[in-house]
Amino acid sequence: MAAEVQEEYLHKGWFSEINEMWPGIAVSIGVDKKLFSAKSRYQQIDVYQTRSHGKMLVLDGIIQLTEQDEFAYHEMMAHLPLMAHPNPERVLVIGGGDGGILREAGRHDTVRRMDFCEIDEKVIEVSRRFFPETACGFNDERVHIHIEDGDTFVNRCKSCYDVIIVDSSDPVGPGEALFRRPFYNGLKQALAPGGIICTQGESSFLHPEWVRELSQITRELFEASAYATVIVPTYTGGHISICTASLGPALTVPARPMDKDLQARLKYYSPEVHKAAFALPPFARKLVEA
Ligand code: SPM
Repeated sequence: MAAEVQEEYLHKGWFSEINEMWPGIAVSIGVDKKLFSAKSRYQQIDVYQTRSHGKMLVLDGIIQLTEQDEFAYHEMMAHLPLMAHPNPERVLVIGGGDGGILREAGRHDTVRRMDFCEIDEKVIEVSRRFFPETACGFNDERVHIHIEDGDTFVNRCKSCYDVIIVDSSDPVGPGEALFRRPFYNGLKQALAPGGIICTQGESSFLHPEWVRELSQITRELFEASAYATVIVPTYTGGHISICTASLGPALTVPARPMDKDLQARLKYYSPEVHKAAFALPPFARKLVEA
């Protein structure tokens, strides 16, 4: 049903993200044309030329990024954990075949190696072709690509990484295992002492059950955990949460000063925004403390 409605809107020049995960609410974006459409082994991959937001990547009918606002999500997912760590050298990125997290993580001079694990090679190929300004993250010589399921990859690593970032899609389809306790156990054992994880944490408005679940898991497994929020106008609800946890000190403030040249290149993250992002309204605070 949702797919049919999506097609109907598309014919009228609108893409609508209609999905049973958020019943009764949908983001609609005016589109000029579909630039690419194919089914990979794992999911449906579509690229649209929008009227107002540049090109847009959609997986299984769900918006992953638009050229106009991807910076907000990628900057916060990368710089929150990297700035909360005093000296991040070894980074693992799981998911996010568009390369946006790698682009941002690579801006840190402390980083010596970035392992990148993505299950769907086709997403990388499509992103390199249609989103070169995001996929430029793959051109960094510190990046080592592993085409593999993140859950399996992480279980082979013991005390390897200072920072692990999980840029998953929503918890349906190939991304679902990345929202489960066994995966978080794997993340914990893959961290070096003092290490930090940062995962796509869904929305307190749309998915209170997932926010509660991830908060409970991270609170039980890690020394410190905290939930942040980032504004992303083209995600349903206009925002998404970021779940962070650490084997070391609190994550809610930067652990080191921001390099001036790096700050000058960023459009969303700053040390002030870092602190503010962890301030939650009471209803969301209740969820993460439940
Ligand atoms: N590198 C960008 C990949 C984006 N990963 C997160 C996508 C989440 C999209 N759905 C958000 C809807 C709000 N629940």
